[in-house]
Amino acid sequence: MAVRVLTLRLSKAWVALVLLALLGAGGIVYGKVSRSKPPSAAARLVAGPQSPQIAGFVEFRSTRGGTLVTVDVSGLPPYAPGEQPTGPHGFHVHEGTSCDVGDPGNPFQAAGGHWNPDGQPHGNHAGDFPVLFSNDGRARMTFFTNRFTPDQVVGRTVIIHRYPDDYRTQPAGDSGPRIACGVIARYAR
Ligand SMILES: [Cu+2]
Ligand SMILES: [Zn+2]
Repeated sequence: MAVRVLTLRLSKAWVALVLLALLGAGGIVYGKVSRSKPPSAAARLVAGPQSPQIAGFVEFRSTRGGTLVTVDVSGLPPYAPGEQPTGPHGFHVHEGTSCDVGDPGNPFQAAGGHWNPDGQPHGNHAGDFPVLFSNDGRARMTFFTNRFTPDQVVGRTVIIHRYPDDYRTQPAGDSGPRIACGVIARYAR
C-alpha cells in the first residue's frame, strides 16, 4: 500500500514535470519561430561609388494588417553637419526596377522616383520610410507600414541617400545623392 501511494505520488509529480517542460519548450519554440520567421521579400544593398563600403539588406515580412520592414546596413559614411548634412539618411522604396549605377557622379538614377501608387505628395508616398540613423556606420531598424504587402514591392528598389529626408520638399524630400540601392526580390526559402 505504501509503495502504491509512493508510485502514485511519483507519477503525479512526473506528469506535472512533463507538462511544465512541454509548456516551457512550447514557449521557447514559439518565441524562436516568431523571431526567425522568414521574410516574404528582401533586397541586398549594393554600394554606390560614393560610399563603396556600404553592405546590408532590407527584409519585408507580412504581419497582421501590413508589413514589417527590417533594415541592417553597415559602412554608412560618418555624420557630417552642414546645410545638407550627411546623415541621418533618407530611405525609400523607388519605383524603378534596376540598380544600374549609371553616371558615377549621379548614381542609381535607373531606380527612378519614389514609389507612389496612391498619387500622394512626398511625405506620404507609400515608399516613404523613416530616415536611417547611423551608429559609426551601422544602422538597424524595424518599422511597421500598412501601405503595402511584401508582394507589392517585389521588383521595386530601395534607395539610401546621403542627406536626410525633410518630408516636405517635392518630389523627394531633398535627400540628395543615392549612396546605396537594392532590388527587392521574392525571398528564396
Ligand atoms: Cu529615395
Ligand atoms: Zn517620397
